[in-house]
Amino acid sequence: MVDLDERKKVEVCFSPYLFPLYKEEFEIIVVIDVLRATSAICAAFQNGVKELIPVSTVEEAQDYQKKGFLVGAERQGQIVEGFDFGNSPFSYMRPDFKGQTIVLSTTNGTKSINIAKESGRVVIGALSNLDVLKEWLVKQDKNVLCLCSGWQNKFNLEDTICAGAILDHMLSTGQYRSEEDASIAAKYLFLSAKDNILGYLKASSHRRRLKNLNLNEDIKYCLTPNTCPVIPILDDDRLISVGIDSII
Ligand code: 3SL
Repeated sequence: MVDLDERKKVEVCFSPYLFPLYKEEFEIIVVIDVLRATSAICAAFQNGVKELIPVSTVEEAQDYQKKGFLVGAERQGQIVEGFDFGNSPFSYMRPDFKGQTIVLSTTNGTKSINIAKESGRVVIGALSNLDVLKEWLVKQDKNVLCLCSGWQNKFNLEDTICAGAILDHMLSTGQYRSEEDASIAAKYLFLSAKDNILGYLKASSHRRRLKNLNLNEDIKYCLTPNTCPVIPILDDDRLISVGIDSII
């Protein structure tokens, strides 16, 4: 039996705004933005993209564009003028993206990645890579924080449910402990949503926002678990995918 105090921690932070309250304590930070940034990133790697550089601002994205990179940018759910693609997972399923380096800037997700990177190893979490990510995290045996990107620093349901799923699994191994009420709340949200995540989120704010933009297919894709068995990890300024063979 592992001694209580020796177990590693897993906690949930509801929004980037709250991140300064947690950041000193965690070696791995799972950045989650289910609708849609981290789902799009997983889709990119699943479809053979070599690297993805997440940038916080549209200005940085434009700088990369001037240097000839393939660059996507999204704000308020829409493709930013002057860019060819944004944040839809389907944008990354193009054969010509295979083996390429892509640059991406989004409203919340890529900002969260850049906030988290100063404090620990950043790994990308979504419902689409849930099972492989959970297994990989357990194997690391490190203190893990699930950082929900939310919407403009506010709490959202879909990221919290995904964080709750990760936390629930890690706690079930007996190797990890959790102390914060936010983590307990995330776990219980996941437990009440898990049998029908799409239905549970029907009235959620971001689902409504994307529905109003006719992005129903994106919503369905992003809320379907385990379509992308990839683990994107930040290496310096870019995300790369850890080989699937080294995961399980
Ligand atoms: O905030 C983000 O990073 C995006 O995922 C938002 S949206 O889904 O493209 O609206």
